[in-house]
Amino acid sequence: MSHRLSVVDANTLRAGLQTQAIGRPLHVFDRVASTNDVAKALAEEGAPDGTAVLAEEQTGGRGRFGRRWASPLGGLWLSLVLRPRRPATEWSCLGFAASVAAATAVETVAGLSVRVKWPNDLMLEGRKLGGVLVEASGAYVVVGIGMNVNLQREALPADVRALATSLEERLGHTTDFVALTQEVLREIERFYHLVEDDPHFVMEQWVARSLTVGRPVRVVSTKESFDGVAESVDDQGALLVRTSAGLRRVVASDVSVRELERPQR
Ligand code: BT5
Repeated sequence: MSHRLSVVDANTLRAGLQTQAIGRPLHVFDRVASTNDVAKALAEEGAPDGTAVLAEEQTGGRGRFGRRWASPLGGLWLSLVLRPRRPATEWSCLGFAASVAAATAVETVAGLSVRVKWPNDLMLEGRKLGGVLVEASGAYVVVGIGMNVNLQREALPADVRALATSLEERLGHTTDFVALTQEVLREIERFYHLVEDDPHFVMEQWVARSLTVGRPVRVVSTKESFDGVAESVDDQGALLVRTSAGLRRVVASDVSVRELERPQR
C-alpha cells in the first residue's frame, strides 16, 4: 500500500536529521516533474551545498540517456545539490558514493542486502531496486536517487515491472519511510566526506558490493559494441573491461553496459 508523506512527516523528517549539511534545507513536494530539475533550478539560484529535494511522485522522472524513470507514490525520489571541493573531473565518483550510501542505508533500516551494478544501479536479488542520476553543471552537481520503497511492482509500467523490485515486495511489509530517508541522507553525508578525502576507498566499497566486476559484459555505444569481462573500476568510476584486444576503459557517460547473464527469476 502506498502512503502519503504528510506535512507532519516532512517536519518529523527534518527534526530527526543527523546531518550537518546534507538535507539542509530539505524541500518536500507532493508532485514534481523531476526532483533533479527542481534541484538544478535551486542550484542556479544559489542553493547551498547539501540542499535536498524530495517528492512523493514524479511525473517526468528521468534516468540516464533521457530514459524514463517510473516514480509512483511510495518511492524515494530525492535529489541533492552538491558543490564539491574536488575538481569536476572527479565528480563521477559521487554517483558511486550515492549508490553505496543508499545501499548501506537500506541494510541498516530494512535489513536487506543490496548490491550495485555498474554504474549506479541498486539491485536486490537480481532485480532493480533503484538508480542514481548524476547531472553536473559548471559550479555544482545534482545527484538524484530513486528507490522503490513502499510500492508494489504493479504500480510500475509493464516493461519496468519485469526487471524491477521494491522493498515492500521483498519484505512483505512497508518500511518506515522517514527513518529510511534520514538514514540515506546520513550515509550520503558520510560518503560525501569520503569522496572528498579518499575516492579510492569509496570505489573499493562500491566494488565490494558490485555484481558487475568479474562478469562478462557487452558494451554498447553509438559508435561500437564489444564484449569482454569487467575486470575492475578505476578511481574515476570507469569500468575496465578485458577484451581479446586488451583492456578497454569504459566511461558511464558514453556507453551502456549489459551483463551477458540473465537476471534471476
Ligand atoms: C537510473 O537510470 O537508474 C537513474 C534513475 C534516477 C532516478 C532519480 S529519482 C530522483 C531523481 N529525479 C529524476 O528525475 N531522476 C532521479 P538508468 O540507468 O538509465 O535506468 C533507467 C531504466 O530503469 C529504465 O529504462 C527502466 O528500464 C528502468 N526503470 C525505470 N523506472 C524504474 C523504477 N522505478 N524501478 C526500477 N527500474 C526502473
